Order: sequence, then C-alpha cells, then structure tokens
Amino acid sequence: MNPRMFFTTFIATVFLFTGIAIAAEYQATSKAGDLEVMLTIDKNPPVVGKNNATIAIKDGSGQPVTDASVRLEFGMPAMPGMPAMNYKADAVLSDGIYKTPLTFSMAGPWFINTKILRNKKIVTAKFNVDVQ
Ligand SMILES: [Cu+2]
Repeated sequence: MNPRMFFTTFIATVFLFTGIAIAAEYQATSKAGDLEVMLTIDKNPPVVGKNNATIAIKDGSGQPVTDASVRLEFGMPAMPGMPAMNYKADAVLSDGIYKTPLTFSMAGPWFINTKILRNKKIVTAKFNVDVQ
C-alpha cells in the first residue's frame, strides 16, 4: 500500500468509527420554559435494563445551567395486561451536566419527563423514547 492510499484508508476508517460512535447514542432536545434541555442516552435505541442518561441544560442566552435540581419522571401509561408504570430518578451534577442511570423494565414507548427546579420554579422538558 502506498502512503497516499494508506492515508485515504486511515481517514475513511476514522469517519466510519466516528459515525458509529454518534449513532450509538440517543439524543434529543426539548424546551422547558426558557430553558433548552438536551437528553443523551448511551444506547440507541435505549434498551430494556440499564441505560445511562445525561441532561445538559442551557438558559435563554445559551449559557450552561448548573444550579438546578433535575429529576427524571419516566414510565409508561397503562396498556392491556399492564398497569401504568411510573419511576423517578434524581440526576446528579457532574462536569457541568446532570447524570443518572435509567432502567427500563420492558420494551415499548416510554415517556421521560425532565423536571427542572431552579429559582423556586419547576419546568418540565418532555421526551419520548422507543425502548427495544
Ligand atoms: Cu408497558
């Protein structure tokens, strides 16, 4: 392999792996009041069992918000043979973003309501994921 071909192959490989790394995370953005909330889950699609979620929050001027309390209320509405399921997880601030494990008990559509308490006000960012 000549150096030029090696270089081309190398670049192609880097792009391939970068693409896979991006696709391997679930990511969605939602508004909560004047806040912009980005939810990232380390698996795409999210899976039955343990997933790791991170929540990044920006205020109306695009500045990171790190003085909030963040709680995820997630679950499924009732369906045939299954009562409504509701769970809570308090996210912990680490390196400027909020983190928590999220455990889904079954496949299907789940809601994730991200409750943000800041300045004595609670706002909610709503997400929906399809767990596999
Ligand atoms: Cu269900």
